[in-house]
Parts: sequence; structure tokens; C-alpha cells
Amino acid sequence: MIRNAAILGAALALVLGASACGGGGGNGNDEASTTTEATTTEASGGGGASASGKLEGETGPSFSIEVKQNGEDAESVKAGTYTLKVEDKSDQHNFHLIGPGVDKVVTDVGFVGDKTVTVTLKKGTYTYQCDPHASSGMKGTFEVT
Ligand SMILES: [Cu+2]
Repeated sequence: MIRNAAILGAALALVLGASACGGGGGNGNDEASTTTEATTTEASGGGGASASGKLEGETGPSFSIEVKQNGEDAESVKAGTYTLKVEDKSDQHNFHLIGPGVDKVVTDVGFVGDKTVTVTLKKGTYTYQCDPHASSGMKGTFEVT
């Protein structure tokens, strides 16, 4: 009885040892499956036609007109191409931008809503105004440097 138990024990040890070796071999296979991640590089600031900045204009609903950059009154902006989004909040007013190389009526008097245009600003002084009320002071200016 005791001898048989010893033989059984030895057999078990052999089986365990064999399975341990098998496990080691299995681990080697995992190294073959390496994942390669694709890296995407974004082209930045490449096109000369793309806008370099944003400006926001607002005319109405009262007798006020303004141009903002980054949420603040635009007083001095750098020369370049800009996306100008104008919110026209009244059918009594329009939005007209005048300056070096630009003479653009972005929104008409009867128009109400948003309009986005692309403007190229050069060094100098630009005036934005509501044409029917410019003489009453519904206008402003900003410098392009
Ligand atoms: Cu007006």
C-alpha cells in the first residue's frame, strides 16, 4: 500500500513537471503576436488659403455694431485671412466692412441671421458700419498690424 502511494506520487510529479514545461513553451508563442499601431500625423497650417483666425461681428438688434476676437472687442488684429461670422439681429441694420482691399457688405439691411465670409486683412484701419445709420454713429474701427 505504502509503496504504491509512493509510485503514484512520483507519477504525479512527472505529470506536473511535463505540464509546466508545456506552459513555458506556450508563453513563447505570445511574443509573435505584436500589435503595430498606426500613427497619424496631422498637417498643420499648410494651405495658404486657409483662414488664420476668427472674427465675430454683430449688428443690432439695437443701434449697435461690433467686431470681436476671442470674445473681446477687436481693436488690433494681425494681418491675415480671417473667417468673419456676422450675426445680424435686425432687419433695420446691415453689416459693411471697409478697409484696405476690402469693401464687403456681409449682411443686407433686410437680412436677419448669421453669415460667414472669409476676408483677407492687410495693414491699416478697417471700418465696420451699418450703412443707413453710420452717420448716427453706428460704426466702429479696428487696426490691422
Ligand atoms: Cu443700422
